[in-house]
Amino acid sequence: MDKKLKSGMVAIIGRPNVGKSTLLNSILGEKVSIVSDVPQTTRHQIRGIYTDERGQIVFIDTPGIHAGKDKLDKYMSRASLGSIDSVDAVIHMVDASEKTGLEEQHVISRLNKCAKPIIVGLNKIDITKGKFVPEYIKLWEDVRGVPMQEMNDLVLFPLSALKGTNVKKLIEILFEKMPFGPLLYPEDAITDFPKRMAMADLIREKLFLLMREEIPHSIAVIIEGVQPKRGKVLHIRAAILVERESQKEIVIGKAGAILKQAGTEARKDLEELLESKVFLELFVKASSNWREDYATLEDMGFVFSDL
Ligand SMILES: Nc1nc2c(ncn2[C@@H]2O[C@H](COP(=O)(O)OP(=O)(O)OP(=O)(O)O)[C@@H](O)[C@H]2O)c(=O)[nH]1
Ligand SMILES: [Mg+2]
Repeated sequence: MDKKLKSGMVAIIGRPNVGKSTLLNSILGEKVSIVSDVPQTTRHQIRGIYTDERGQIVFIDTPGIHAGKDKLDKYMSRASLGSIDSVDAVIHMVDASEKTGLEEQHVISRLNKCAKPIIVGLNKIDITKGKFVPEYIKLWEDVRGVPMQEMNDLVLFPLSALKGTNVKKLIEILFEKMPFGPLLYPEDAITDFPKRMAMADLIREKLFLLMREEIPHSIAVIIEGVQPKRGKVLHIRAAILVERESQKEIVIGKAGAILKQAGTEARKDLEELLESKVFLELFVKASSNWREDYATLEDMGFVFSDL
């Protein structure tokens, strides 16, 4: 093996909707993490694996850090911040077209104690040319009491994850910070996200995109079964969970329009993911407190053993 290979792990953290998953997809040149303009789109930690002749970087895309109160919110914030301890560098993504908030203060005070290389990804510079960058600098200067130029462990990095601006340069900087070591995953691996969860997430993405702000937070998707159906067509049965009976009709839409369109769009993506023809059966169930129910959350792939 080439002794000069580098390999390591990088966590991408930050508040909801700043572009963490978009960045991961842009780095990999493939969609491994779902993206929407609704905050709290990502619910699981997803590893995306980047390999080239320099070595391998395993990126961990995390759920947005959010100060919500139910079990799912707490689980997600804890898991995201917890990922800092097991990585070689952290990308703190912020939306430089928006003002700073409590979430950034919270993340920065945690990062300040972690003694790891930190890259502040000043994202969405394509919109307002990073109008609020000085505010993000000030947050760090306030926490440390020294000017930014004296913070050697910190790189401020303007980005557009959506347009791909500076993404190559970001990978270059990260490789500089990675330790020497063998590849952690096979050379051609892209993600470790289990297929079943990826399938459920693709369906959830279509629903988010179609319904916008109507009720997405109270939606979950569970794959209840995958069976070959006559010949090579996979029959996928997926349940869409909502919290109240009254929300069922919003998901179904007028004359079934939303469910039908989500199904058609999800089927196309599923066929690509699974490299097979797919028959997708979607149905909607009301389950009053799935966000608090361990059994349901575990069915969805959340692991609660450390709680
Ligand atoms: N203009 C612009 N929009 C972006 C950029 N990066 C991401 N977006 C958009 O911002 C929205 C949120 O992107 P996501 O990648 O889902 O954000 P996230 O940080 O993963 O969000 P959560 O998973 O909810 O924590 C989507 O509509 C993206 O298209 C960017 O560089 N420029
Ligand atoms: Mg995300």
